[in-house]
Amino acid sequence: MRSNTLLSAAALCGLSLAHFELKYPESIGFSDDNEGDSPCGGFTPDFSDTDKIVDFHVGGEAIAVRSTHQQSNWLFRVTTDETAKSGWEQLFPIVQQSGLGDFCEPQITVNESYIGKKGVVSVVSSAADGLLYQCIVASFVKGSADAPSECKNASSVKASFTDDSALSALVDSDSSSESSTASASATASGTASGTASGTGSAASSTESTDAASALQVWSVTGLGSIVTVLSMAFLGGALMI
Ligand SMILES: *[C@@H]1O[C@H](CO)[C@@H](O)[C@H](O)[C@H]1NC(C)=O
Ligand SMILES: *[C@@H]1O[C@H](CO)[C@@H](O)[C@H](O)[C@H]1NC(C)=O
Ligand SMILES: [Cu+2]
Repeated sequence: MRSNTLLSAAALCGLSLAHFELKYPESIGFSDDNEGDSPCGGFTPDFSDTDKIVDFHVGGEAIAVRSTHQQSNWLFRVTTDETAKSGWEQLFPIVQQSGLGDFCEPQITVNESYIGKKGVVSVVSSAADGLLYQCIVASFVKGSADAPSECKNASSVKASFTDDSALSALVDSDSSSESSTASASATASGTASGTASGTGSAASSTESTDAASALQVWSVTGLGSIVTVLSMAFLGGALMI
């Protein structure tokens, strides 16, 4: 199984391209080779390096990524554990990106109880070659921030909420109320053109049920690359080379 995983990783990762890059906020470090290392892709959060600490607005901050996988499920999570080893809370429903390239959620919110604290915001990708990690060292501040120019969606990218047991296992189970609140308050749609200004409580959830049921293949199996590759081939169709 291991060698199969590596093979399909090589096949799907576009060779010299990164698995995924965190474009915004600034990551504490990126190493293509070590991106699979939990919890921060081979880097250690360093709160003594104040230049690396990012102000993260709890009322809404953009998280922008660039994926080189045909499909990736994204988990955004937070902890005040400065070692990034425990206490993870989910920040947003698990969202699935289909299509290569830029993807950005412009208004990720954090519980106001974090204001004045420091912690780690983490982005985890679940894709054909397993879980990949990037971390942000954050100082949580009041208010919301306008999304920067790095916050954009590639035109071919589609997104919808999904389930991913490998990602759900990376947050504390007692944060389920938090994540269901997030599901109810976030707006997603089956397409990248969907509205999602992250307006907290008022928005309605418009998950694409078609996408969701098609993706049962992915989420229920959770097995490994072979099944994943098959379901990707099925879903990606002509997009696959
Ligand atoms: C925010 O955090 C407080 C304190 O931990 C908790 O009581 C509250 O339920 C949280 N709010 C949400 C929306 O999760
Ligand atoms: C990108 O697509 C997602 C999912 O449809 C959406 O929530 C988000 O607002 C989009 N980002 C931008 C910058 O338009
Ligand atoms: Cu990869």
